[in-house]
Amino acid sequence: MITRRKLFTGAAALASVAALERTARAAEKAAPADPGERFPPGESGKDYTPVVTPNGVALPFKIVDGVKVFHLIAEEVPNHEFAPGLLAHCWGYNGRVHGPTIEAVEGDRVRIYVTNRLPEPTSSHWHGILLPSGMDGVAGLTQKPIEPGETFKYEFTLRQHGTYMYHPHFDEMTQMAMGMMGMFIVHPRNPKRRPDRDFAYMLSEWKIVPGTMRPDPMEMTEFNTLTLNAKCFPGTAPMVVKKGDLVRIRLGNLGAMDHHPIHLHGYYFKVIATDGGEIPEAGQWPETTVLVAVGTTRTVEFIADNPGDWAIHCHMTHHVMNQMGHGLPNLLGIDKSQLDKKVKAFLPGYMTMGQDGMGGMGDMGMHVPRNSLPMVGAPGPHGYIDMGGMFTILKVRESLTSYDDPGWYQTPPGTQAGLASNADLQRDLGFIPDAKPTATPPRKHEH
Ligand SMILES: [Cu+2]
Repeated sequence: MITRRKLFTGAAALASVAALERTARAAEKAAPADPGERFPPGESGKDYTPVVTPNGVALPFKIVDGVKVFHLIAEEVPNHEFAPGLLAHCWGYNGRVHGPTIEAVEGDRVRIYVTNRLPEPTSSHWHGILLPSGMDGVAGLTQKPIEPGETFKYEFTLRQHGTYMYHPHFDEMTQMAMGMMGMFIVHPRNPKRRPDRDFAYMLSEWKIVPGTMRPDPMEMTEFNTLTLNAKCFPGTAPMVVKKGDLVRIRLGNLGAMDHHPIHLHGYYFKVIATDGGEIPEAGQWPETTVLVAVGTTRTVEFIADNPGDWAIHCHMTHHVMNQMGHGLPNLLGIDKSQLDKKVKAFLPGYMTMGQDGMGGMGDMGMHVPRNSLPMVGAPGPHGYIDMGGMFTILKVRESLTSYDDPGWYQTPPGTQAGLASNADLQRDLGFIPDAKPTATPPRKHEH
């Protein structure tokens, strides 16, 4: 924080760091709510490496008398595409779901206009940002709601840096279930280090009943569309990085009910910050999965020293499925051949599913209801990628001429899992295993 750093340099003669900390904290408490220590507007490229919002954009701004001026327009966004085959009429900002990423620099004075084109009032809350109470955006508590057709003005000086978010604080249940949210990134004024690649993701969840075109805001448990930046795999763009890049990934969660353990393959990372600020180095333990609870952000960093195509996804297995129904009977291990024969007599093409597991179901080209993608994944370099929802790919390459999608990774010789040869099996196991599928005998009716 700028105020604290200034105090540090000013009071360097003081004996202990602890005393300094105490002084700084006391001074911060006594300081006015908005100390307004303004700096000239931070410049992209010079003061910071711009954040990449995969499948998203940054919110443009202009500078008026040294103030960064942004404009958000809350409105319906028709036909938002979650992945090819799944569209919905959502609510968002500036024609996008979710809203564009707001990006600024510590010490910037920002003025944010919010125009309401929704059929009901709204407001804008700046999650995690330290600001005067009247700018906090809680309808009824700190401001009047923004009525349809009105434009409100928010203005404050950013006196911290980190990963924050914005969302309405009026009828949140509906407005956030419809997609109204975005990331708010504040870069440090004097960074200790700068990432080569800096990505931002908003995690959220939706209930879109197959065949319908509007998310259902009443849903509390059965979310069926789990998204990264409002896209589900295969609609999610990959993250492309060069070998050796310092990679930062910012994750925010404004879903309704679910926490998401986001897991990265091929690497470990360190959690360097939350929406409360930076974590001191001594507290940054290594992880491969970071739990991003509802209403929090987590920022992780690692050096991309391991080339390849690496999955990054929520580790909740039902969060990497698209529109999976959850009220189905468990058919694993059931012999359904007699049933299929009977049903096929009056429903040609009928097939009971799930008795041998559900892998590959998305690849069967089944007839599905209009506007739905149950179980759909995508073709990969080695077959079908049986994933959906909160899943994307980190693509790390030895050399790149641009950060456009470089295609699939070519595995170097000797580094590819594949079918074992009989010679290998004989040499190492001493025999060739019987690989016939084992099946438990069909269950008998118990009553
Ligand atoms: Cu999840």
